[in-house]
Amino acid sequence: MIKAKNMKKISFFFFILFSVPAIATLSAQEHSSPVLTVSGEVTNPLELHLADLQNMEKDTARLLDRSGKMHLYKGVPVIKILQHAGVTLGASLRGENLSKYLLVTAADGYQVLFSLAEVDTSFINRKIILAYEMDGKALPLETGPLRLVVPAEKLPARSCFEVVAFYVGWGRE
Ligand SMILES: Nc1nc2c(c(=O)[nH]1)N[C@H]1C(S)=C(S)[C@@H](COP(=O)(O)O)O[C@H]1N2
Ligand SMILES: [Mo]
Repeated sequence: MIKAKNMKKISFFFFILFSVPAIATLSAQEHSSPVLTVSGEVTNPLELHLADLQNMEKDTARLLDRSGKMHLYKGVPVIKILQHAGVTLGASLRGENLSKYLLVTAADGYQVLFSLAEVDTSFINRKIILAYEMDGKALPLETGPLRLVVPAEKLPARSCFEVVAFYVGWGRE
């Protein structure tokens, strides 16, 4: 028989064993810096953590690497992130809004540019995703945690690694 006194010790031990890592995980999430900021011509600027992106709508896209090898990526459709930020898309993407653009910035300073019409699925027929997984695993440290995957281009040059920011600009003077 386990004595009541020992029972208390045992339950305290299990309390510590399970609650400390849980609390540590929670605070790591709260205090960690966001992985993606979305700013510029948006009604709702965003600072997203990896978990926020993983909880959004998912899609997959295939992309050949420089050596001709095919990879399967999983992530969030870029259009969903822009919709969440309140960007003029769909029926609102007309007239003067057609000179708006998405500037994507990476941690190494690399930048790539798209007109909004190029990423809006009411204009184009391909799915551009912000990937957090390649071939079933988190992206490698050097290229992660986020990579833009732009299918249906002759080169993977706009498929920007280590994405940190989306900026929506407006081309008018
Ligand atoms: N952040 C970042 N992304 C980048 C680059 C870069 O220099 N920095 N190079 C681009 C170029 S020119 C190519 S060809 C592809 C290579 O992707 P791969 O390793 O899947 O072949 O990454 C693109 N993404
Ligand atoms: Mo390239």
